[in-house]
Amino acid sequence: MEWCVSMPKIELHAHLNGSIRDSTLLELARGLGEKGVIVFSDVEHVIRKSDRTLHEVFKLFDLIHVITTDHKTVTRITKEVVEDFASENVVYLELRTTPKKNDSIGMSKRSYMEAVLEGLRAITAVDVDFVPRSMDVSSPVTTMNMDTFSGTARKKIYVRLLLSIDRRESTEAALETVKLALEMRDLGVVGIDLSGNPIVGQWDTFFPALEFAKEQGLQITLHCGEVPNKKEIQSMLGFLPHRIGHACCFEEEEWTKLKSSEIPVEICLTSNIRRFRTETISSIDIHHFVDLYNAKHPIVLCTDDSGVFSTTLSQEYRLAASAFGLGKREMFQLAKTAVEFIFADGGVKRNLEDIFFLAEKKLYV
Ligand code: 6MZ
Repeated sequence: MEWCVSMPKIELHAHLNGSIRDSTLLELARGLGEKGVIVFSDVEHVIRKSDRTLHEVFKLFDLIHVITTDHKTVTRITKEVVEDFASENVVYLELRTTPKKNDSIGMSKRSYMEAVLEGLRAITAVDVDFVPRSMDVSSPVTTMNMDTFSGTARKKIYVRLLLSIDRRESTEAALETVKLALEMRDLGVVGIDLSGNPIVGQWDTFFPALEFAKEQGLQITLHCGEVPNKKEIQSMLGFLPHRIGHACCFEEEEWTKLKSSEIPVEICLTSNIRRFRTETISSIDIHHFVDLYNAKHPIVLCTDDSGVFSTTLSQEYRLAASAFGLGKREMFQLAKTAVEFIFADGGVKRNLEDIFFLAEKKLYV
């Protein structure tokens, strides 16, 4: 585990409100309980529970949103989530979140995202690079970058943002999110995610907004095949997103299509196993990681919701190592390959390649 922590890692599938520390969530819930907004004793066991069905996961998100959705709290959780990833040597984080509107507290999707940016600016424990430099100028690899993984110098983390469209949203609301992403490109927003309860909503509702986003040059990742839905999976693969998340419920035809299109897959082992225990993936031994890994299909290990599923990215690597017999070299290679699938520009890619190059020497020499 220590080795997995020390290795530099890339996180490409992390939902902000799913990655909150339990301690923070409990503290915030207790505060709201004292104010009479919620009954703390009714929610405490919901927060503390670790084994949840799909239905329970989305009920928990509704609760989390009640607890976290004000500007100050959004700023706080953003800061903490990034600090937590940096502390386990995640050197590049693509953090996704659903911009939320709440007229009663004067929150617009834009002001929600400004609160997220405020959280990034508030971080002092580590160096955070979240605003893209000019396309041509790549920042030089400094000692800080090089020593990030060794724990001997101040850590540095690159953070880029994805705006999520929730499957409960209308076409207009989805378009509003895409327009916001376009406005915020200079502030580190690199793409769009489609997520939310997979049994809610229709592909046709989101398609116009996603197509517009793609035309405008935003990068797209879709939650795809979280539940069996052949028609939707086929439409999503036909759309050719830049990455997909999960891919749990594919059939032969969809695997063939996925492999020929070489769309990278964000794999979230703990999330898939916990949630699907009673559903499609009954144990880790039959997880599609094995088939995709053996086929050399582009994959990246991710946490999904480190708070909700009580995991870390290092823990996901350790799990892959123990379940699938990966050695250190294979794990390092897996982490390093993820650089190819990031949505940030080439300058960031080159810096990350240098970080992995130097880490490789340190970890093996
Ligand atoms: C689908 C998920 C998800 O956006 O409020 N989300 N959507 N499948 C998953 N796998 C378990 N995990 C999280 O973060 C929480 C939101 O992310 C999506 C859901 O829409 C959830 O409400 P934000 O920061």
